[in-house]
Amino acid sequence: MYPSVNEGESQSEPSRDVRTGLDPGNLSQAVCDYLYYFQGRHPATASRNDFYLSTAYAVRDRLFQRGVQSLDALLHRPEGRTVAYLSAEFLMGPQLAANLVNLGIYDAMREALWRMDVRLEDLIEHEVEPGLGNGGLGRLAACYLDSLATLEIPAIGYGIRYEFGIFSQQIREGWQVELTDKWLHLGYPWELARPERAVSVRYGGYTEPYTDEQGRYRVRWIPAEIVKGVPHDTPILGYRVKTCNLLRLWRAEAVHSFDLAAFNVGDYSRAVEEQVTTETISKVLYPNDASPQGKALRLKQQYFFVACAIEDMLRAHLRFGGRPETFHKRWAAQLNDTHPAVAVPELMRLLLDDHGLEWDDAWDVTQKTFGYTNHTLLPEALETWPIDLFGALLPRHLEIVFEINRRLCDGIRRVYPGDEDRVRRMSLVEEQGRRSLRMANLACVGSHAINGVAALHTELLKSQVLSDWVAMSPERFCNVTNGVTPRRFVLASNPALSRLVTETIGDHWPARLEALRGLEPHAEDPAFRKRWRDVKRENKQQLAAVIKERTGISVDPESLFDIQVKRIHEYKRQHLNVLHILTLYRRLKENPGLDMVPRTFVFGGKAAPGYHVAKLIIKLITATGDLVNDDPDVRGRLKVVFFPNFSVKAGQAIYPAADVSEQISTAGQEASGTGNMKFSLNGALTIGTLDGANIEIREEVGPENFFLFGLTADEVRAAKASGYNPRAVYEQNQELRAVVDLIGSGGLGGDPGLFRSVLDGLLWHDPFMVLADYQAYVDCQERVAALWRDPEAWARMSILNVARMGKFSSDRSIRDYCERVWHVGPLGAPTEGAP
Ligand code: BZD
Repeated sequence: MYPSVNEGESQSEPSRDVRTGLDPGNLSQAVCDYLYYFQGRHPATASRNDFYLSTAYAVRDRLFQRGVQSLDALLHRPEGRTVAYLSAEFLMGPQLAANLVNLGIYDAMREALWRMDVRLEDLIEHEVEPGLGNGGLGRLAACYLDSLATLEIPAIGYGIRYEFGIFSQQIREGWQVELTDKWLHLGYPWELARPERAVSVRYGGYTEPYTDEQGRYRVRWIPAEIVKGVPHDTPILGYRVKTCNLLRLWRAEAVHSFDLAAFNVGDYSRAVEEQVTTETISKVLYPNDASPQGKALRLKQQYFFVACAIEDMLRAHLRFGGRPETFHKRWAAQLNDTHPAVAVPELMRLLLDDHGLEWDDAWDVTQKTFGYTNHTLLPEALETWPIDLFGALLPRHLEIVFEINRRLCDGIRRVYPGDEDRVRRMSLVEEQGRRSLRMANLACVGSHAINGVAALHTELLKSQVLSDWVAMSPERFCNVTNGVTPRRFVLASNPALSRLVTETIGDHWPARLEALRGLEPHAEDPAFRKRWRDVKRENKQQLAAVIKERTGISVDPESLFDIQVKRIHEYKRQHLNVLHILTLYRRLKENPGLDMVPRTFVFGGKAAPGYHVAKLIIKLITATGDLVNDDPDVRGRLKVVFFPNFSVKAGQAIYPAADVSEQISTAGQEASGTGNMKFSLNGALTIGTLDGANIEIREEVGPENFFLFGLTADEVRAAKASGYNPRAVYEQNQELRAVVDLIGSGGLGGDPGLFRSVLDGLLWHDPFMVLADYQAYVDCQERVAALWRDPEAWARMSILNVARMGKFSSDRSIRDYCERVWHVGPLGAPTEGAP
């Protein structure tokens, strides 16, 4: 049985009608109708995919029914803002279970399908997720959509409907191989295309001045290329509420799909040329999560969805009687990193050129409209666009950016006369090397609010990367610590834990996560601890079965599951984890009788295809598995698994089964992390550095319930400033030396040169302080092992972790955004500070 917490609406409200009712009878009728009349199938011959699609359509009907009502309420309200979340990525994850949970009909649908001899779990397993994001940033956008709807805040997510999302990862002979992600190939039932709402997007060409009827100087843009943006809408229902918002993703289409003249003269390829080149814009997601690709197509993508979104927002505003001058009173637009920062000159362009506003008025509207969220401190990740490239694609925007910059620089000179160095640093234009636009500076100047994603990250932003901006306008900065949706990451993915929690503290916690505090006293109850451990064991057994199926590796559910899943990156230090595993391995080799806690190490995550060291780290992990897994001296005490193709769906199976969560980035590097929250919410104990949101997690759960190790961000800086020498650390640490030498001597896979670039990086540069933190990490892992030997103490800590994680619901994050950035309340009502 699924927790009764999901049964809200179906129990409290009688079924309305056959078409959209929520009881099992209505639902099985609806699924059957879709099978017959939409799929053209008889239930007896229908495939699993047929059933999946029909079930999804039946659910979608019920979502859009609520969506229509939400929109209607919006159109009739006299005032208030709608939030537009502008993001190049939305990593939505599978939709079926999450929608059933939010609708409150999980059990009803299960029963409905059971009557047709179909298992709901099989359909959920069958579902393919849209991987329209790289990692944390895209998944955060998806969690925020869930919370916005749950808090009944009118919102639209605007982004790109990539035909191919993040590549699908296979592991062949231990190496990552990338395959195209064909998420649409069996049909995507959750969206509705709206071709009638298409908008035009322009590129290239030139601008020319003219004088309007009032004798005013104006500029017009004569583009060289026009592309159509077609919106595809996915309904986003809140948890146990009627509010249903939208995710509106844009697909690029040719204005003329076919050149008949070319076709008629026999030039078939030219006849479809325009279509092919245009559709390239929304073809594929760029798979880099850190270093931006300065490719023209990427800029085309960014402008494409931003232009579509702003046009859509402005059109709605004007249609319902708004004036261009009051745009910001109806819309609060959030820039999810700098990827949509071109929205700033785009809104200016529309207000100036199309609606005839004066500069100061247009600028006031623009600044009041936008907020900017920064997600990274890595200098190489800050986006810039070469001026020549930007100007060729967006000539009018470049003029506007130059004018913004002229006024910005004048302003700086007024406040800091003679400080040309400051002007150079804050300028929107980087003059060194190939002249380029600094998108973070553009996002800052165009926004009334700027935030980081965890307390430390915001502090470092303020004191380092954006310190000049803080000096100019400190009131614009705030922190909003990230959060995750407990509906997906606990209720839908960990039913066993959800049932136990609901039985213990009632069913309010998914919408009011602070209520988890009610679990605290139960940490002292041995009977409760036993049930807690039973839940974890059940989840570990399930994961063990999945691991066996995906990798062929047998793992023992009784062993400690020590898990690191996230993008592969040197700053996240998967290789530090490997050094620890090899340390344990060597100890066992030297002393096969050693009394060691049996551990299963699970890794998962994708490496950017062009990031060679990250791909080599994957090989390092799999080679470690090959060495360790079948060694008779190890006798099953160490297992190393690389879980291929980590995704939202995979995460939902993995987080509930973890005992230890690895959050071991170099302090000062991980902006926040959100996997750290998902693990801890599912009862894993964290081993982590003082980085990103780890700091706040530790504060909440209590330092005694968190395994802390490693240098602090300040210590990292100080060590680097005083000439950190990783080679000396290596020379002085015997165990470390032995492990590094094992890798370097071909002990993993036989080829001594294979991992040369990883090892040379560590020994000669080690920018991420892997060797500096090695001993502290190994020591901390000893403390983990010691605690594992006391299952009662472990369970107590695990319970306290969950009980104290309430802060990390994305509902809290969204409330913070509402209060600190958007100034909106439920139904978009203005709150204090609203413009
Ligand atoms: O954003 C991540 C950070 O690294 C995490 O610390 C943080 O928790 C999350 C959410 O705030 N950043 C990304 O995921 N970034 C990207 O995926 C990305 C994608 C394209 C281009 C640049 C970065």
